[in-house]
Amino acid sequence: MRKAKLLALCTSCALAACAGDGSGLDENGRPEGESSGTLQPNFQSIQDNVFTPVCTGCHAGAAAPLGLRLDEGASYALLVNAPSVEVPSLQRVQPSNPDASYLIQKLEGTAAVGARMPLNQPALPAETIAVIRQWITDGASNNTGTGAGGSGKSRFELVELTAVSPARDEIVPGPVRDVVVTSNVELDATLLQSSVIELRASGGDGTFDSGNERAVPVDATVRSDRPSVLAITPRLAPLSADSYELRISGTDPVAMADLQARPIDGDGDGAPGGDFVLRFTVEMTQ
Ligand code: HEC
Ligand SMILES: [Ca+2]
Repeated sequence: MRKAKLLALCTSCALAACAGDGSGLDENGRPEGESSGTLQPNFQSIQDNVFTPVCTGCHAGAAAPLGLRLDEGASYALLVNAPSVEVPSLQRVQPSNPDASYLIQKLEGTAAVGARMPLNQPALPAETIAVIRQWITDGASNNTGTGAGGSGKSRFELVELTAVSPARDEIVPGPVRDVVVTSNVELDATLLQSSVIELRASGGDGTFDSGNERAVPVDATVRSDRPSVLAITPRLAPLSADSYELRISGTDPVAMADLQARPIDGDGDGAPGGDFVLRFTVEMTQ
């Protein structure tokens, strides 16, 4: 009932007035085309109208500046509660606090480091920035369902993980500050322990069974929920040149699982269980 009323209100009201309750608007059954066109203070609309058309010319793929990928599927995980590289004391997006969000500072030209975004292009219109601010003020929720790229049907039957940055088998410029993995459902954060998440360096030879591998101590944190975004951060120093293997356990004794205690389908064979293994290579260019 309440939802229907809100929807009716919002189709007729001005953008800013719509923002009061961002929840429920696009979550269920709303035709996809409806949110494109006019910019709305929700993440899918900002993705479709700003990030994809304006930013991904630079901010995509392994060479994305400062590791910030703004393509669909990566952007949310790398923005919300993710520290800025230029000013590490600030989050790129700090939910409910647009002034402290580095993304806004970069768009408004008030950031302490670097240029105003989009680089070498006219600044975004003030109304556009106001809508992005509103989305942050409303809590910066994710209405895209972005997570594992699994087929629609299996999405909620299986707990799937997806590598966001670095992507699988990717060669990325270093240093790499964190490895970001998303899931299609909310994970049980109490399972984030060293027996479940392991990062190893190859020892310089790109292989992981020659006996010279090195364990890299990491901290794992949940950056955001629903679906979960995991940031796996090397404890001592960012990752420099080598090949790396991240392993998240999907098997006993302790498997990563969701809140219903369903273990991840780490190896993607369509059945619960199996380790999630992500390999990537860091190259130092300087
Ligand atoms: C022409 C290439 C280019 C385009 C287009 C571009 N950027 Fe950037 N962006 C960069 C470069 C290069 C840097 C690093 C140097 C700097 O900040 O000036 C950067 C840095 C950033 C940072 C700082 C990241 C951090 O962790 O500190 C943010 C945030 C950002 N861009 C957002 C955007 C957004 C949002 C858009 C689209 C509206 C955009 N950029 C468009 C090239 C680009
Ligand atoms: Ca080796």
